[in-house]
Amino acid sequence: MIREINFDGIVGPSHNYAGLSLGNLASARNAGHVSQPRAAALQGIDKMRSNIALGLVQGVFIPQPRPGRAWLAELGTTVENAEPHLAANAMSASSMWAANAATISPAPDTADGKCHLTVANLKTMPHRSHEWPATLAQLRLAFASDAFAVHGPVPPAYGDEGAANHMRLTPAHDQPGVEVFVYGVAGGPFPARQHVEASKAIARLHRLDPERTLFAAQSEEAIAAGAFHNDVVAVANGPVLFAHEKAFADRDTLVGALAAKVDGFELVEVPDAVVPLADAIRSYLFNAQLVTPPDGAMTLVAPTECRDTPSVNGWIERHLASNGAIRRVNFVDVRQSMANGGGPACLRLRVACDPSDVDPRFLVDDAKLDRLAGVISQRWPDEIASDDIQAASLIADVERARRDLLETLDMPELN
Ligand code: SUG
Repeated sequence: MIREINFDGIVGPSHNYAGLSLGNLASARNAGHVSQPRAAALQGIDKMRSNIALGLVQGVFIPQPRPGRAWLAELGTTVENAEPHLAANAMSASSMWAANAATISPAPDTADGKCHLTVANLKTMPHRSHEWPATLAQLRLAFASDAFAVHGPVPPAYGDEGAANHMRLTPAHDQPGVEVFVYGVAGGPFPARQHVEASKAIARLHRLDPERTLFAAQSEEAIAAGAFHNDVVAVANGPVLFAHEKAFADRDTLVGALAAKVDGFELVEVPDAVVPLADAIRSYLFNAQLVTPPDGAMTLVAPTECRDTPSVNGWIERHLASNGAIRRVNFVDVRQSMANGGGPACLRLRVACDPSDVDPRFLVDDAKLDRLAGVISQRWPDEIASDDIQAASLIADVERARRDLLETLDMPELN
């Protein structure tokens, strides 16, 4: 049976605040702050636990080898000798944001009846551009069954940032969906990270029905306000699109096409006059996980920052009282990730498939999360200050922490 599985990136032991992502306001605001990798990873584990308690199927992705020694070698250097900015790019734990790992087209949408996955090239940001080889290795392991087709990255001429710029609307997971690819053209002072040619290539490679595939541009205003990915201002679940009024360049055309193509389509739109773009981006209201648990009550798994932002909290309370599409809101504390611009939705990759087709080592229950929390508590650094990023002792700790995690999960292939 097809179910939606949320694969969360486990926050890696090198999690730090290096201010690497131009256009990501939280990353810039927190540049140089001391990070707390252990607390960050445990916050992620707690989010997974609360989603399991809702009755959702939960998976994990493993932190990448850091420092990225292979990437530094391609640049003719080593972590010991690299200039500080290169070392920071090699030490980033950014693969935690699994929404950027790949784009997924579930089997009911594709001509060959396979679930297609294309690893994202993430070429716009140096620290993210070297994620894809390790991500691809992991996808090939987790989704090795014939039920899947795993693709390499689209050529780097065209930036692709994965599922963060992709939405699927469908009356039910096992029915054909309408896939929406959202791309950027311009972003004021900031780069547009998703190129339309990458989106179109993925739609072709995934053998999608052109009648059920839409392409929509992000609004320049949204990117310039800090929506470096579409999932900062919009999220879809089932037949529902939850979006800020200013998310798209041509909102009317997109909404009209969805209304025509998706049975039971429902738009939950938040006007700028009620929640200004700046509040939406600071609180990450739309970077929530919008999910349908087995009890059928559509649930928004939102960061605690939403509760602390008066305009956003007010909107949530009124929506719940009005019996709107969203029936429940669960607040989760992922502050360590939020401080680098990654909310609950950034931390997960959704794959709708039969869970029995996935390598079971990538699926987790409470008992396995207990074991993961044990390794994290024992091995993840308590704090990382930006000056320490090249310290030999930190590097040894980070590499050992990952080795112990792989041993706990019995994944020697990823060593
Ligand atoms: O790519 N932050 C990530 C956040 C990714 C959020 N993902 C989604 N919206 N789906 C990024 O900008 C900051 C790293 C630093 O500055 O140290 C960073 O990479």
